[in-house]
Amino acid sequence: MLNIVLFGPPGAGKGTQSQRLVERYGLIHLSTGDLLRAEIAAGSVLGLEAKKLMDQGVLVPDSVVIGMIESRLLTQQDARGFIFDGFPRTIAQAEALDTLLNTHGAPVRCMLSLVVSEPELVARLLKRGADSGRADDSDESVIRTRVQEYERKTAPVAGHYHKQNKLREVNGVGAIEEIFQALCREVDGCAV
Ligand code: B4P
Repeated sequence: MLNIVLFGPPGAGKGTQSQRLVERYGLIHLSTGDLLRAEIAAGSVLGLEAKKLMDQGVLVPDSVVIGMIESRLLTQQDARGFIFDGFPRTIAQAEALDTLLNTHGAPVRCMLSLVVSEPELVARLLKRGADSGRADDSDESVIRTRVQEYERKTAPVAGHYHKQNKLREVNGVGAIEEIFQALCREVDGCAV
């Protein structure tokens, strides 16, 4: 199994690049952001609670996202591998993912970290907000809260995988295709 974590701050290009990586390597895409937005669209209790937090730009509780990932892993045990997009976002989530994957004998192979400066992130998200109307992309103060949440709670997750010698940093600024090729080189390097 090829299990990859795609990592980076909000707007770094995780969703954009995940779609391409899924096609190239035949992996299943697990985006906690997408799963949460599906719960919101379905009007579930979980979705309503998550929406309040997401609209403020703060993370939803670990137990919620870990439970969502666990149930997806259980229902797709014959997968060739997974690309985890936007998960893990805290050390507790990373430890839970390691435990879940070790149970299946297929730990994370590598973490691909997209590196993008804050001004570029804010500009990208404001543009997406204007195009899509997504609530958490439309207000600059909410975007800055998301970046602060990332720096405080999520950035340390890179250290967790660095200690396991699995962290691979890739420049996330430039043409989408060039960034994709750089990511593929890293995947091919860690897949052998
Ligand atoms: P996500 O849906 O994961 O939101 P994101 O980080 O903004 O998405 P992403 O990074 O994939 O966007 P992309 O760069 O592709 O999470 C939303 C919220 O859900 C969080 O704030 C949190 O509240 C909650 N949540 C999710 N997972 C959680 C977890 N595990 N624990 C707790 N809470 C969780 O795209 C951004 C824009 O940049 C796009 O418009 C794209 O076109 C553009 N872009 C991409 N690459 C580009 C490039 N190279 N050049 C120019 N523009 C580019």
